[in-house]
Amino acid sequence: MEISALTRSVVKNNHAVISPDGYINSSVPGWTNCTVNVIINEDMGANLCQTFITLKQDGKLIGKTKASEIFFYIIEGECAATVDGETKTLTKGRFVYVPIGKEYIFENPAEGTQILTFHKVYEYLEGYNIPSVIFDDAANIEGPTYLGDPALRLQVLLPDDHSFDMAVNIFTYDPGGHLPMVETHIMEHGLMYLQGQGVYMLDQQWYPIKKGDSIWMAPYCQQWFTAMGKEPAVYIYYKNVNRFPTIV
Ligand code: UGY
Ligand code: MN
Repeated sequence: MEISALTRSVVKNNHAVISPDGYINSSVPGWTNCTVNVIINEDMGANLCQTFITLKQDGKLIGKTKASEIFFYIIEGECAATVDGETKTLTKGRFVYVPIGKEYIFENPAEGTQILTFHKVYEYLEGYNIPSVIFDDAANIEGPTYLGDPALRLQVLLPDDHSFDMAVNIFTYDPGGHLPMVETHIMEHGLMYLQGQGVYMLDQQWYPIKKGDSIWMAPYCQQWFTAMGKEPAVYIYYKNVNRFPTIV
């Protein structure tokens, strides 16, 4: 018997696991005829925002980035996206990086189109230009093995260039594949599972995780994952990168 008083979701000081069973919709100005779930934001103690949007047939996202850049990734479905005057059709696995100060419109979606967003306040770097708009498709991006382990593949979706202060990667683990060590690092993560299942260790606590779940990991939250089941486990994740580690 299912009981509504139970959930796999947890929210702690340095990490959170958010499963869809606890979603409550937000209303976001300019984003209409859609449901929006704000999964991670600064009220949690995070330095990023992660949202999950489900569009109705007449759904539209209209806005202009201000201090924050936004990465939009199509999890399911299809829509048209116009950013800084350029229009493309986005289907599952396609994405667009919207730098600061650019207008965007997402419209004409297939009913039920799902979009994941990562937002970060952009940090300028002297001597570097603000990045341009990027439209691309994860299917076009190679996934070399990670640290020499053929059970692990990493796709890096944004250019590896110091004008960017955020990375978005897709990590694929074959069943039984696992991170080669417990990671302990300054970078923060937000992520969502696109496929499969496994067990995540966060701050020495163990969580069963599956497709549709999201995780927030604060800087220095210790992390390790192993994939289970019959299909690869796949997650898309955010990471802050390429900036000086201290203001001192
Ligand atoms: O890029 C990373 O830090 C990545 N290996 N971390 C993670 O998947 N938890
Ligand atoms: Mn990590």
